[in-house]
Amino acid sequence: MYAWPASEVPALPGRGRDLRIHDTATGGLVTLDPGPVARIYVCGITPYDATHLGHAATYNAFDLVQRVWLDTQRQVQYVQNVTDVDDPLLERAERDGIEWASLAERETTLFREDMTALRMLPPQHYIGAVEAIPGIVPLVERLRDAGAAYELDGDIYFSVAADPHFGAVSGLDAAAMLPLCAERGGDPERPGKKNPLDPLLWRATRPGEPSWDGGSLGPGRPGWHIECVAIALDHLGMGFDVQGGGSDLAFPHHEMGASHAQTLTGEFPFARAYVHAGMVGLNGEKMSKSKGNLVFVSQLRRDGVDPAAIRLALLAHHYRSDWEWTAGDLETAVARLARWRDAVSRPDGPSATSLLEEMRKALAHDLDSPAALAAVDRWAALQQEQGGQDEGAPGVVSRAVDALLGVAL
Ligand code: 5CA
Ligand code: ZN
Repeated sequence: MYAWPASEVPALPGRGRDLRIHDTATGGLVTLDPGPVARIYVCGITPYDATHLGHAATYNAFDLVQRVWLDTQRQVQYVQNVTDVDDPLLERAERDGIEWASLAERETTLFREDMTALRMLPPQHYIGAVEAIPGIVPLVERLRDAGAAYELDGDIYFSVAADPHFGAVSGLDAAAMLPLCAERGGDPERPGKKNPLDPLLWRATRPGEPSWDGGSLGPGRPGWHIECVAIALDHLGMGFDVQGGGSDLAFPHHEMGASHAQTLTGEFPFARAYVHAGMVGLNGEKMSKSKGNLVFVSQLRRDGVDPAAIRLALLAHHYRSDWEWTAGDLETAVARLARWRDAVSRPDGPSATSLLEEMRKALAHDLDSPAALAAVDRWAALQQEQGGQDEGAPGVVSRAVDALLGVAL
């Protein structure tokens, strides 16, 4: 499906540094070594209650990954999905008395508008689960025919025992996995499964639920993890550079996806790094659709907040930290945006050379955006207090803030 329009990424003098980033699978920082075309898959929204600030913070993190890569003169192949059919979407549509497909379409449209306003780079391939179904069915058939999947009352489950690397993404043991499965879309309590952790690959038609032709699987709809695997394998192949999402996706979603793909191809790993953003909270709890404690990007925009200020508020937190949204975040960001705009509005100023280097260094070190912001703050303060003779320096700063942070001054 159509993604959203790309904003220009200005070219900067010199070249950025290679990205070191935290990989959940190894539990430490890794230096990524992508080829000339870096490949990234970021899990997309389930389209209802979008785009809240938790979503926006997570997509901001993976936008920074791409901006660092682009600054190293690489190209980026970016793929994102939309989970436009799944249990929670169907439940919400039912609750609100609206057709599930209209709900998905409306919320995906809103998400596109929010992403555009926030200057997030669009994926080259933006793929809905529904449109991926013809590619999902043969993968499930292959898993079943290889003995890595089994039938239970018409539904098809993946056998986690089929992947010798199962557990390698999250590093969790079965005791820690079980409650997370129950909480995050799994059904460990269902009787008859070989392993309570085994996830659904294909769900046979139920009355009142949408369903699609599943070939030898019979009519039904896909499970969650296989959706992302089918899309990633189709557009990126095995061994792509980064699989991204919020930390609530590390297990089971990214664990199961890696196991599906590794079992299908016999290759390891699915992704070279698994990168997870922290959770944004509100009023003491994770911002989540189920709790309803949400602040929406579109509501802030409706209230007249400049999207650049929203973005600066997100950037003020390290992507891996869990943090709480407060009104103070926005006030700080609005003031910072005004200071920066004022500082770059003059034709000359203090040299931008060391600032550019500091920004590149900060971002290349596990996307340390708070450090990058602090560096720009120092330059802006110097401009404010003393000014400078370097002709064109404010232009360089403005382009660096745009190219590396996605903020247009
Ligand atoms: N459609 C699936 C992924 S295939 C999904 O998880 N959709 S979602 O709409 O629930 O979340 C979209 C992304 O936002 C995920 O990466 C998720 O981890 C992230 N996310 C959700 N809530 C928060 C939050 N409170 N803070 C930070 N990130 C969040
Ligand atoms: Zn996903």
